[in-house]
Amino acid sequence: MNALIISDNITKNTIGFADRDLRASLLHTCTPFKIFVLDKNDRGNTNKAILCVYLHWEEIGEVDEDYAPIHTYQVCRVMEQNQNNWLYTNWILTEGAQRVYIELKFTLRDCNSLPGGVGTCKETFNMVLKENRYIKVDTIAADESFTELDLGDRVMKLNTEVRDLGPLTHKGFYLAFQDLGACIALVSVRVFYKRCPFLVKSLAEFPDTIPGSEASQLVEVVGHCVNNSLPLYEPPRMHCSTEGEWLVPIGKCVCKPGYEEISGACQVCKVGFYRSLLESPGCSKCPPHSVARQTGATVCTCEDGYYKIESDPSNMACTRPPSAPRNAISNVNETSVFLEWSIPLETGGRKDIRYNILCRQVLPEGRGLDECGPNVRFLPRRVALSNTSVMVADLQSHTNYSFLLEAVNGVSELAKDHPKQYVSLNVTTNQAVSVVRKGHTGKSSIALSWAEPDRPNGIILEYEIKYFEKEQDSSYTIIKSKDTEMVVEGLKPSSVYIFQVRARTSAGYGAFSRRFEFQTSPYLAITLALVLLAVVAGFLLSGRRCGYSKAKQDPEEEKMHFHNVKFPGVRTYIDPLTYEDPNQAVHEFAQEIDVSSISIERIIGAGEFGEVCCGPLRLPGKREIQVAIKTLKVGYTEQQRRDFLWEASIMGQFNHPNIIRLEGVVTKSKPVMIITEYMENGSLDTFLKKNDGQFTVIQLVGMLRGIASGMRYLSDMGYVHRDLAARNILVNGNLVCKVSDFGLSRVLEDDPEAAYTTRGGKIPIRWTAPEAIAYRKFTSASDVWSYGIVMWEVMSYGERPYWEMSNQDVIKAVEESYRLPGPMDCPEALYHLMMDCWQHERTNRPKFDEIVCLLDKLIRNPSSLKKLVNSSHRYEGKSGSAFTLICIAVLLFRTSFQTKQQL
Ligand code: ACK
Repeated sequence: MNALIISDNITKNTIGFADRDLRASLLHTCTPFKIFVLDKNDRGNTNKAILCVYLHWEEIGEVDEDYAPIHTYQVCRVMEQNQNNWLYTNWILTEGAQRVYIELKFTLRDCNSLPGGVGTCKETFNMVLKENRYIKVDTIAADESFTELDLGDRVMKLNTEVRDLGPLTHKGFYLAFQDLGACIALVSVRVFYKRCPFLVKSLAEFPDTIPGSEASQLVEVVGHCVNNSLPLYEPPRMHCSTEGEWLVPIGKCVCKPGYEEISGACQVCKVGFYRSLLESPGCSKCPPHSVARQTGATVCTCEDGYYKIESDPSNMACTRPPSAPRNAISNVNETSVFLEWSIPLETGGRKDIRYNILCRQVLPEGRGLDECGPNVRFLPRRVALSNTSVMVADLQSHTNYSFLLEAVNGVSELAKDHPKQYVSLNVTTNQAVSVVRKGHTGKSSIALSWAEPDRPNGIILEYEIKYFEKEQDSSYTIIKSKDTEMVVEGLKPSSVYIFQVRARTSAGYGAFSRRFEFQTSPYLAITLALVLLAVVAGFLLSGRRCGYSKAKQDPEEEKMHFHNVKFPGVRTYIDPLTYEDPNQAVHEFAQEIDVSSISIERIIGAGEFGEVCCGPLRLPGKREIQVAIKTLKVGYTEQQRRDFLWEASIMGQFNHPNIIRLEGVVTKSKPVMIITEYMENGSLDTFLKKNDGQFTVIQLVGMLRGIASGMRYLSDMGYVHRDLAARNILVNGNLVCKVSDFGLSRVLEDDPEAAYTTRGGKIPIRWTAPEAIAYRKFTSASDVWSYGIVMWEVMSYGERPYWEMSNQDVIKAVEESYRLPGPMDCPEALYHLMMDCWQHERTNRPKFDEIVCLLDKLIRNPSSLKKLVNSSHRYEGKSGSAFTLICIAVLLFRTSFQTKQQL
């Protein structure tokens, strides 16, 4: 107990005299005849709590029930009138306590048990306090009084009473017990006060503290931090309650840096260890390449040749600058150079590697090197590149350049003695003819035309046209032309030829253009036979839903892709805008579902119009299925309701395993809902990021095949998606990918990736074909471009296309023929397909049926995916119709087959 006993049991230790003051005060009130020193208190100080026995109180030695000797003060003058018998203590020091407790143990005789006249008998006595004057503390009664019988049986019937006194204002006080005619034996008087004892808590010492005088008062005590410790944030504090308990700790002390807490004290860190932060728990071993040579280290110092920057955490190893980049290669495209390299062998132990490019022009006739001027552009920039590639544009044609590639990291600046390590690349630019166009095609001739190179190095003297039959490149023919067009004759009918053109100036020949594939016309008989076959197949397999209008075809597309000819009867998408009443459109294509068939179980995301939830759908007579529920939040406008249901009017027209299936709509009750099949794995971009590197190439190609198949269906229906991106593809539990997010301009308004273009309207720049950005030419061919970006997203497991480049830089770079490099470990065949999707000339891009056809071929023949994209192929363009012919037969068959299935 946190109580300090001032005086304890009445014991007959020493006989002495009351101190002078007391005696003086007693002399005229009583004549003491016995004075006792009471117990020592528990701190060893003798406290002269002495009882002065006066007038009829007697000091009597007795034994208790167990025959142990006890010492009592007794008075028992119950038979006489007018009793007033006093028993005094001497001066009791409070030791600063403002509230003290008195515990009395006594026995008291039951007046009724006294024989004879008990007229004056009392069963109480008074306790009196004297500081500067007498104050009656209380009248003390017995809980249990004893009788004659108890005396005979030697039963003590001891009473214990505790009273507290306070607030006390003096250094000490007297106690007195006044008997007015009772029969009392006072067995013990204990005087004590409570205190909060000395305490060490959280490395802070709190001194022995005396509580306040008021009940429920808390005394705030500020602790003192133990050696080698400091207050953390604020000085530690505790509160001492009147009950002598420490309460409400606030703040704490922690060991100083260089020390750690062990068994409630701060011990110095050993050599080789350090502690830098007040918050860190203990001393830690110095991180690699650093040392602490003395005890009590607050930081470790770096070994020679190793460094640290301020922002490096103290537990990070000391690091050094990286070595030079490796495997640097260049790919010249006319006056642009694509530089690519691998990360350095030695990263210096840091992750913040950046690359700087130094560009120098080699002056003719050995006149040395000159820094490239400000006109040369670097995409995304020249210094502090985080990726291992850069596009350098606007170089001079037919000029030698020397590029120095340097890798730096956070400590490169500090490592002044560390020699800079570069890798150098020498490059010669050229200026080639960029596009070769096909004019009139005969069965043995093809008319070609091309544009003059932009910045030829001098006047163009002539052009060379190189051509050969496809896959027969061991022998080729070169013909010359002074003009930018010519008719190549003497070709075989119905054969594919490769053409390349280059210009000659007085400085010599430029580089050949990339390869262009063109086909000569078939003999009339073959043409007729094919057309007949197509028409017959179309008529034979035409469907019942021939009431739908035929999708409008780009005339160019029709001309270039024979297999894409639409057969009558292929179902076509109907723009809901053609309906005057949007509600009619919704109910034409979407089933109304009673809200009681749906239970919403949980929220899976947030859409533009409200929450997306999931739960079971139980339609009468059908098995229960899990569905996704898009809700329209309350307080919508009529326009928002129309826009929201717009998507359902579109989705409801589709029926394909790779298009998200609409189950129905709830429009008759609120909230309005769109119910679709549930896709367990959510959107493709998040799914890929979550599962980085987890799938086989075949699984990835399978996903891409699914998306392409869904897109083929949409383009066959004449529907242009405009916002095809991995975030708008959903993945189910079997990894089946389905195209989602339909609607016209609305889709783009919702897409956080969509940005306003200079021509107005929102466009997801990174996913959109240049012609759609430039003049809003959205076609299935622009969807193909987006599909190429989706391929790139998939093969790089959800990487952001063009990384952190700004939208403006992306537009510029794409216009300048920059294309995303092949993702890591991407099969070459897939990268070629991406590059085809990104042909600037939209008619050169493959069609979705060609894409599906190619992907099927790759899946059937997985060894074709073994060859991974290699840096030298990463930036090569390729003619769009490279695999057109391979697929023609298959496509004709598929178109017929699909049409038949739709019947
Ligand atoms: O990436 P997520 O999990 O997949 O988060 C978004 C969120 O709702 C907002 O669009 C998810 N989501 C949308 N439609 C479906 C669906 N049919 N099945 C499963 N999740 C869906 C999407």
